[in-house]
This record gives sequence, C-alpha cells and structure tokens, in this order.
Amino acid sequence: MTNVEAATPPGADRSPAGVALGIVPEGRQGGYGPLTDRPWSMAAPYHHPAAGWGAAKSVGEILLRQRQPVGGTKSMFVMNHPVRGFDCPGCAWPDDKGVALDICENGIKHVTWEMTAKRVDAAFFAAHTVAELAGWTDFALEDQGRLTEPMVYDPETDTYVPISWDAAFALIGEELRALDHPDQAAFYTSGRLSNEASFLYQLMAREFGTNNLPDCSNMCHEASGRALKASIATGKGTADLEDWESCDALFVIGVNAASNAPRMLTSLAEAVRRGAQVVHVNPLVEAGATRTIVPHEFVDMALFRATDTSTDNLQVRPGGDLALIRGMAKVVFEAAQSDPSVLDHEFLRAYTNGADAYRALVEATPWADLVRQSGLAEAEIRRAAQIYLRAERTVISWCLGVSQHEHGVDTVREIVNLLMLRGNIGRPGTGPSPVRGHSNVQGNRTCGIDHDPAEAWLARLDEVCGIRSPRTHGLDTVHTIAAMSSGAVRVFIGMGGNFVRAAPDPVMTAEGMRRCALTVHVSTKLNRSHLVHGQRALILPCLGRTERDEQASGRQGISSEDAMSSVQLSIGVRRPASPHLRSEPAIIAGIARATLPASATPWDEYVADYDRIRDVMAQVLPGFEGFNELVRRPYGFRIPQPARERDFRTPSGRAEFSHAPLPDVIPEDADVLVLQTMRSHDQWNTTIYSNDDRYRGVKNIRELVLMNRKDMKDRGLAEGDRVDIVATSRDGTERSLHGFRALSYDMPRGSAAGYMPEMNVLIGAKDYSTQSDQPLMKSIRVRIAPSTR
Ligand SMILES: Nc1nc2c(c(=O)[nH]1)N[C@H]1C(S)=C(S)[C@@H](COP(=O)(O)OP(=O)(O)OC[C@H]3O[C@@H](n4cnc5c(=O)[nH]c(N)nc54)[C@H](O)[C@@H]3O)O[C@H]1N2
Ligand SMILES: Nc1nc2c(c(=O)[nH]1)N[C@H]1C(S)=C(S)[C@@H](COP(=O)(O)OP(=O)(O)OC[C@H]3O[C@@H](n4cnc5c(=O)[nH]c(N)nc54)[C@H](O)[C@@H]3O)O[C@H]1N2
Ligand SMILES: [Mo]
Repeated sequence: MTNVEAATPPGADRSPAGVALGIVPEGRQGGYGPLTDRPWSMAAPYHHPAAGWGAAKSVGEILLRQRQPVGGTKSMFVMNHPVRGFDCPGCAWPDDKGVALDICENGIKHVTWEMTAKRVDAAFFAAHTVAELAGWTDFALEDQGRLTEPMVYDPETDTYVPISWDAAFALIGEELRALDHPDQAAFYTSGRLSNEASFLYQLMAREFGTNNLPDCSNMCHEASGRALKASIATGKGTADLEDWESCDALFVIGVNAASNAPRMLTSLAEAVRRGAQVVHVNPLVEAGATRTIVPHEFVDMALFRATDTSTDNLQVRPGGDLALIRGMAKVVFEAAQSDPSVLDHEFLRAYTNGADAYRALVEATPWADLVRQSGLAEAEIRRAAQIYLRAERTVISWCLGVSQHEHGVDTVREIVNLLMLRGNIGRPGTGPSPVRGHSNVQGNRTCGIDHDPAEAWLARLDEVCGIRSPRTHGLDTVHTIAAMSSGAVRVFIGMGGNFVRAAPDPVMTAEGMRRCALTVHVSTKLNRSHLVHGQRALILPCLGRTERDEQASGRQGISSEDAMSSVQLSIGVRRPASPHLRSEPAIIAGIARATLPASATPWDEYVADYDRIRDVMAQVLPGFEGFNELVRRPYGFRIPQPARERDFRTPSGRAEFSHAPLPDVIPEDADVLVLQTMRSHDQWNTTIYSNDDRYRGVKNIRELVLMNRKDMKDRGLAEGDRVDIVATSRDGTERSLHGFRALSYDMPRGSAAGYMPEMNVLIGAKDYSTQSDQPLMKSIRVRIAPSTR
C-alpha cells in the first residue's frame, strides 16, 4: 500500500492554546517526525528476521545525518564495556557479561543522537523567536543539535538569551524562596539521571521541603512497582540475566523487544536454541517475537542466519492478560487434582499467604469469562498452561503492554500468583522480570526519586544527612499536571525529559506550564517543553552520558542500575559538546546553594568528588554499603534483594496472593475500540529519528492507526483511508485527531494502535489508573470513522 499525501493534512483538534504552543500542529506528513512530501507506504509486515543488516543500514543513515561516521563507530566499542566505558544511555536491559561487544541498533542510534556535531548556541536562539520555533516539528527541534550554554527567556524579544550559570542559579533560588510553601514546586526526573545526581536531586527537594518528585516512572512501571511491593515487598523484579539463561519457560508479555530492548533478542534466541519455551503475549505479533539475527553476532549478520525467538505467540485482547494468567492458574489447579505435586506445597506453606482463597477464586471463575476477557480460545490458554506446567523453571517478563492499563497492578500481582503456585520465585532460573524503560529509571527510585517514600527511608536520610524531610506525600506526574493547571504548583524543574510531550493531555499540561512563575529544563537537546515556558524560563545544558566529566578531584564516573538491579560505573569518554556544559550533579548543587543558603549539606565537596556522594549514599541506601568499592568491580554489583532469597518483608512476613476480581476490559458499546499508543522502531520516547517503523512495514508515515481488517470493513474503510479518531475520556470530555490513515494489521478485533506522542492528545488528564495513577496509554476508548474533513 503506498500513496502520496493529499491536500488536507492530518491534525488534532485545535484549541487556541494548543495551536499557539505548537502542541497540536496542523497537518504535517510525518507527524512529529521530519517533514516530508515523499510517499508513505505500508508493506506487509517485515518478514526478514529482526536486527541484522536492515539494522546496520539504519544505523549508518543516522550516523551520517548527525555527521558522526567515525566517532560513532569508535564509541560503539567502549559502550557497555565492563571497566572503561560508558553505560548505554538507551534502555535498561542489562549488559551481557559473556559478550565482548554488547550493542544494538537502537543503542547506537541513541548514542549517536547525543554525540551529534550540530550545535544550538546563542546565535541560533537569537535568530529564532520562540513563536517561530513553536511551528517546527519536534524532530526539527532536536535535530538542531546539542545545547551549548545556559539560556533565559526574554519576553521583550520572545527569544532565549544567554545567562551566566551563577545568574541562572540565583534566579531559581529567588523564585523558589519566594514561594509560600515548598509544595508549590515540582521536581520532575526523566529516567536517564544517574544514581549520584538522583540522590542529590531528591536531597535538595527534601531539604527544601517537598516530596513533589514526579518522574517518568509514573508513566511506565508505577504499576509494576506497586504490585511487586504488595506481593513480595520489593519494587523490582527478582530474576536476573542468569535466570533468563537457565529457565525452561519464558513468557514475554506486552513488550516490543526488537525495537525497545533489542539486546533482549540475544537472550530470546539463546533460550530457543537451548530448547526453552518462549511465549510472547501481545495483541500484535511483533518482529522480535518470531525470528532475529542476534544483534552482536556479526558472522550471523553476514550470512543472514536467523534464529527463532519464540515457540509460541498469543494474541491477547488489550488488557486481557489477567484473564489469560488466571486461565493458566485454573489449568494448574485442575492438574493438581490428579497430581498434587504440580503445586509447590512446601513453598506455599512456608512462604505465602492466601493461596487457598486464590484457588477458590480461580476455580469459581468460569472458562467462558476467561475466554471472553482474554480474547483467546480455551485451547490456547491450556497450551500456555501446559508449557508452564512442563517447565521446571519459569521467568515471566512484561513491559508497558501490562502496566499502562487500568488493571496494571492486579495483572502484575496475578503474574506473581501464577509464579508462586509452582515456587517460581527465589530459585535459579525463575522469577518476575519487568523490562524497565529508561537506562536508569530503576536507579532513580532506588536513590530516592519517589513522591511517596517510606517512613523508614526518610528517617534514614534525615539521620545521615542532618535534614528534616517533609512527611506529606508529594505529587506524581498526573497530579503535578493538575496542580500546575490549578495554580497550586508555580515552579516546574525538569531534570531531563520532555514533559509536555510525554505527558497525557498535552494541551492541559502546556497550559499548566504556561501558568508557572518559573520553568527550568536541564537538557541536552532542544525540545517542545522549552517552548512551553512559564513567566520566567531557563534552559540549562548538561553533559551527556558519553562525555568526560572533569571536576576538582579529576575525571568523574557516575553509576546506574539496570532492569535487573545491577549497579555499574559509567565513565564518559568524549570531549563535551561545549566547554560551558555542566554535569547534572554540578547543576543540582548550584541550584541547591542558591536556594538553601543556610544548608549544612557540603554541596561543593560532593561536586568536587562524586566518591563523596557515594560515601553518603552508602550510609542511606540499603545494600550500598561499600558503594565506592563495589561499583568499581568489573560489571559492578547486584543490589541484595531479600525477596530473591525468599525473605518476604511484607507486613505478614509472607508473600501475598492477591484476590482481584476478573476485570471487564471490553467496552460496552461495540462501536468503541481500545486504542494503544506505542513506539515506532525509529524513536526514543519523544525523540523521533525518522518516520519509518521498519519491522511493522511502515515507511514515511506516523499519522496512522492500525486496525483489524474486519473492523475497518465494518466502518466502510479501505486500506489507507483517512479517518477521524474521537476519544471519550472518563470525565465525558471528547478529544479528537483527524486525517490519520487507517491501515490493517494482524491484531484482535476491537483493538487499535498508533504512535505516542502524536496520540497523546487523545488521553484526558483524568484518564489514569485508579490502581497505579498511571495514564491509560494502552487503553484509550475511541470511535474511528471515515474522515469528514
Ligand atoms: N528504541 C527504543 N527503546 C526504548 C524506548 C524507545 O522509545 N525507543 N523507550 C524506553 C522506555 S522509557 C520504555 S518504558 C520501554 C517501553 O517498551 P515497550 O513496552 O515495548 O513499549 P511500547 O512501544 O509502548 O510497546 C508496548 C508493547 O505492548 C503491546 N501491548 C499493548 N497493549 C497490550 C496488552 O493489553 N497486552 C499485551 N500483552 N501487550 C500489549 C504492544 O503491542 C507493544 O508490543 O522501552 C524503552 N526502550
Ligand atoms: N501516549 C503515550 N505516552 C507516553 C508513553 C506511552 O507509551 N504512550 N510512555 C511513557 C513513558 S514509559 C515514558 S518513560 C515517558 C518518557 O518521558 P521523558 O523521559 O520525559 O521523555 P524523553 O523523550 O525520554 O526525553 C527526551 C529529552 O531528554 C533530554 N535528555 C536526553 N539525554 C539527557 C541527559 O543525559 N540529561 C538530561 N538532563 N537530559 C537529557 C533531551 O533534551 C531530550 O529532548 O513518556 C511517557 N509517555
Ligand atoms: Mo518508560
């Protein structure tokens, strides 16, 4: 299917605010990606194996565009190197210890994007007003290159103009100290921030007097954290890479591995090779769920030798995962009637609570309900259960396809229930294994980025650091948006990220930002959030993960924690993009000194030598004793986790079965589809590299909606027809997109899919889970009809 764009371009509903701020641009082929008039096309989905030469070619194109062909290649060889490299700033997948060159296509793209030779300097800002920049695509903004010096918004000229670091810090200090209450400020974190900077950031916020620490984790794995805490008293998965390498069954639920955790393909291929069962659960059969060329195996790449990455694929209905898991548990209990040994009675008796009530609940749930709610046939559920029953050791992993739903917490807890039935926790080759997103999103939490911290944690922080942390709960992402909108939050500080683009209800978020007295963004690249500013506004440019960080005591390294709780040192190797850049710890310390003149915290000492930050962290964070020594070992260290040793520190001292009712995930009105927003292969969250989505066969278009062929036919839609998409929010308000192209895809009836962040305008501010407060980014209720414009 291929076509050239017609006259009326696609777009969203145009509220005046949205238009002025560039939040809802009128029609651009390419969505928020590069502008183009090249024809778009949709081939049959990719039939070549994932990774391999298509990936190599795609990397080459990015290297060229960022004018980095040589440096880019060299950097690949120090990335994820155990002793002298920097940790890939991409995803949180752990480094494979057995692999000399553990890299992937998207990690390389990501690093290259940071290393670009292009610069956004004072001359650039002088030449473009903010109103003009608001009309640019998000791609074009980031594509200008790296920010080079601190800038302040000048309302007279509607431009950003240079400001010294000291004056910038003084301005922030002045605004923060002028607030009536510290809770009128919010301190956002994007998950790339290092452990050391995270620790300083939360220390500053708490010393200042607020727990308002919203973070990107509120949009990705909040549900997983809450569920695992309730079930097994840890916010993290217990499985690590060795468990992945020794399990007999691996379930991969709601993850697009080939695009979002490409190095996982290596583990999947390896598992299939050694005879393990690998079952993907996803409404879409994603490229990485079938075959791959293992990313680092260049000989295989040259010979185009592919390896299978799955033994089974289950096309569950959106939100139907809990029903599937419960169905599998039902089969386990059935089997236990004739062979009691299928249950791990000893584990259940010694370590858990509530197994009998769970059994009663599962047995009382009729197959008809499980089949209807999962969207799978009873035979398919039984097949998955047989795989689980035959496996001695099982790992279950998941990502946003599970967490970004209303019932995310219940679903993750149901996963733990199923694992517990056969003692698949705290034993080699087993365990729950959430696939985390940003490279250090898990470490942010460990180091205190948490709007709702535990009392024990705060008490320890206070004792070691000599401060008095506030005890009132802080604001998370969705509540920060509401608070900016109502005027309750007046200062927004973003440590990385692109809040207005990543958040739900971007128009409301943008209007909230505009109401603020001050907005501050610590960033590497220009993005939309810089253009949607408060009365006063600063852009503070920082060093990236790949760059050398020199402080008074010499070259500094920072650490990060991967999705499997391993903490490693990362040392930047490149010359900084500009001599004026400061490190994130230095910027935080600068803000802290200006805001807290009487602070007894030795901010300057911390910045001079990050070992001093780690010394304090070693005293505050459980499992970090000897941090400075541990982190310098090759591959760092794994944070001890009681649950991994079957020490479940819940109030009862036992792992808790949950007893959630089976949720009804099917819209009452047959005309309503459940729309999920996902990433293309060529983007990193709000950073869009191109308009292609190679593995899904999509070229040169982002304003699309994927649908089941029959759902299209019912609505009188032919392939590539333009449609209007109307979403109804929980509060009854409607939001719409128009002119998007409908394209058929192999997916369950009643479901639809399109890209974030173009589709974020469909998510209302009230559309978040009551269980996790996560925006419902995979569960938007929409009507789709032929476009009327
Ligand atoms: N290259 C690249 N890598 C990334 C990112 C990136 O943008 N680009 N982002 C990073 C971040 S922050 C994160 S959080 C992760 C995100 O990693 P993913 O969770 O893989 O991200 P999505 O693209 O949102 O894809 C969600 C997947 O869940 C499936 N899904 C949707 N609804 C359901 C459902 O109801 N049930 C099931 N079983 N599946 C469902 C979708 O079809 C899709 O395959 O990736 C990280 N890695
Ligand atoms: N509809 C919908 N919306 C979603 C999602 C979805 O699935 N659907 N996913 C959600 C998820 S999982 C996440 S994690 C969020 C992502 O939300 P964010 O983390 O807020 O967004 P990013 O796009 O990752 O941030 C990109 C910006 O980070 C800055 N940056 C890059 N590197 C660095 C660095 O080293 N230091 C600093 N200080 N800044 C840096 C650059 O300026 C860049 O423009 O989006 C969420 N939004
Ligand atoms: Mo994420």
